[in-house]
Amino acid sequence: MSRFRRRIMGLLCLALSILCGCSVRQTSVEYVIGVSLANLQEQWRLVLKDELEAEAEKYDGVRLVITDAAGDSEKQESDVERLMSYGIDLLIISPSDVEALTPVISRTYEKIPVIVLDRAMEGYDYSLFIGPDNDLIGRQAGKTVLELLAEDGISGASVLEMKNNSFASESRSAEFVKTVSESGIATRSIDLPEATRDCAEDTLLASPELLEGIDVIFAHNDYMAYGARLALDKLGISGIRIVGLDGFSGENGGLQLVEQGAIDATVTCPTGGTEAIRYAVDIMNQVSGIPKQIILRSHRIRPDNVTDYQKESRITGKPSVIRVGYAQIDEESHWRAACTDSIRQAAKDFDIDLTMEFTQPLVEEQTRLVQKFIDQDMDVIVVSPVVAEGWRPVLEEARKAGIPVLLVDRMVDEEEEMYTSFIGADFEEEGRRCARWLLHELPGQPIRVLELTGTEGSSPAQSRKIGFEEVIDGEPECEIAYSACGDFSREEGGRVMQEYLEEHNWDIDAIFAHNDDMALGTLEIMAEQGIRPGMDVKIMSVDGTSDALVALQAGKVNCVVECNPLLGPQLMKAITDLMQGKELPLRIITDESVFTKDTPRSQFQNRKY
Ligand code: GYE
Repeated sequence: MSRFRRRIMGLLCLALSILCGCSVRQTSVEYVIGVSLANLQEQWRLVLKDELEAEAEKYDGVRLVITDAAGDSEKQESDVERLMSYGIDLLIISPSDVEALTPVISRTYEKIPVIVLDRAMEGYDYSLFIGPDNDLIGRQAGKTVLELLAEDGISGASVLEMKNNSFASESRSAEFVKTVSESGIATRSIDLPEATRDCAEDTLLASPELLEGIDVIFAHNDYMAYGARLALDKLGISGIRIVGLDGFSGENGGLQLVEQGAIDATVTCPTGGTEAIRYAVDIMNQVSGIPKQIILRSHRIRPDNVTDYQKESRITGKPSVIRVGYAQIDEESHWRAACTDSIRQAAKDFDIDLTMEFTQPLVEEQTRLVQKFIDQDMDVIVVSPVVAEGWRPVLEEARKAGIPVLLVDRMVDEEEEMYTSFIGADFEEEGRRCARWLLHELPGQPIRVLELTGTEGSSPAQSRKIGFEEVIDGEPECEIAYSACGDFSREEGGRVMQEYLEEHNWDIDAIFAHNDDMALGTLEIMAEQGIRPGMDVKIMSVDGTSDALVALQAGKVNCVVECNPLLGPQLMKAITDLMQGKELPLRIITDESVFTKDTPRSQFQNRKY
């Protein structure tokens, strides 16, 4: 249904209502959002539906059309097609079986924006993914069980894990078992046919032997955890700790169960419903800078923090002007210059008082600068960490001072509780994209790769290497024959190439450079030796800077994987949201493209860096 017809329909409804003397809110419908839910049996889904409807209510011109697939993938596929036939403007889908639903999601994404919730799909044929980090949730549950056992002074304990064989449950379980087994804890896992309170209670009452030798029950949602509590009470068994998942508010929600002592702990698993509507409206209003993935934060809830967790605003007393201290790395690349400019411009646009200072690429210097920002009592501190290690002490100081720390561009190797949010790229995927292109470009032949790595110990260098090797590991003919650090700089990239040529006869088929500048630094040096870059040797790099795209269009570079440096708007929006008391996602992952000789010329225009 076109927007014009919807408006007419809205006016007809309005006229009819006035004739009937009904009071009515102006019903001009701007956007119709189709919502395809996997089922409405699981409590988690009911909470998701409530969140979607409650947030949509805040936007006059937004209407939802919700379908329930009742756990049937074929029905969900036909639900999506039916929603499309209604002429919806955007689809929000929480897939029942993400593999089975991928084709219809991809087809729909060709026509309208699609937001995928809860279960990430292979590939990137969607506008935005919003969901929790299921591996992290498993680790958090495991850590909580270990804490409880330590409090009880129990070693060599056993855990009864009550799962429901769902997609999320499997990844959470794997990380849970890995976490507790490292401390010698044995886990007995059972899959319940239904992830409900009654099913959990009936299962334990029917088979009390499941509880023999058990010190902790870990249930994959709070309803099953509550059922376990009821069963233990009926069996007259005490002394067994219970940990759940989801952490919802309300009657018999995990938060209430922890408050009442019915269960000992839970881990929150946010549904993303509120965020989905907010981003859906931004997408339909064509707001720029929409990320590709929003990974929601999950919290470990115990009796000593359950009350604080439920307090609405995490930041009290929003300052009139937000003071931000930013510890940036000295400019080592064109990418860094574009990132810095983006941050500065966005601070002006958002009217944020930004103090950006630069340091040598040394973690000691950066942490000293962060400590200075703490001493200056900044409202928010932002860091582009030069390397991943060495951050815990100063992050502890910031936490003691009650100052949120946001990571932009690069990640630190610390637990997720040590920082407020990460805004940047999926570096492993960038490495995978380079390798996938190479294997597609040179299929079935021996490939010797020269790798130019970025700053040693930095998260982009570490993760791009991991992603690249993950893909080529399955290809015995493809190997990294030589790897050396070019420190993300053009000059150093050229030096590495110079040294290689001095020490070896040329025997390289492809160059994998962790950034454009290092790749560009090799071109002239190879050309001087009669090696034609882009022809005699395939060149892949990451960033998507203008110089690299010029070289690509000249055929001297073959594949440029984008790593978007224009992080300013997302950062300043996140800071604004944070200071208004909203909880930030754990990770905000940017949307990125891949450029090759086949990329339409239009995609090279109007680039901002
Ligand atoms: O790829 C490189 C810069 O941290 C993602 O650092 C950033 C990397 C980028 O020097 O050009």
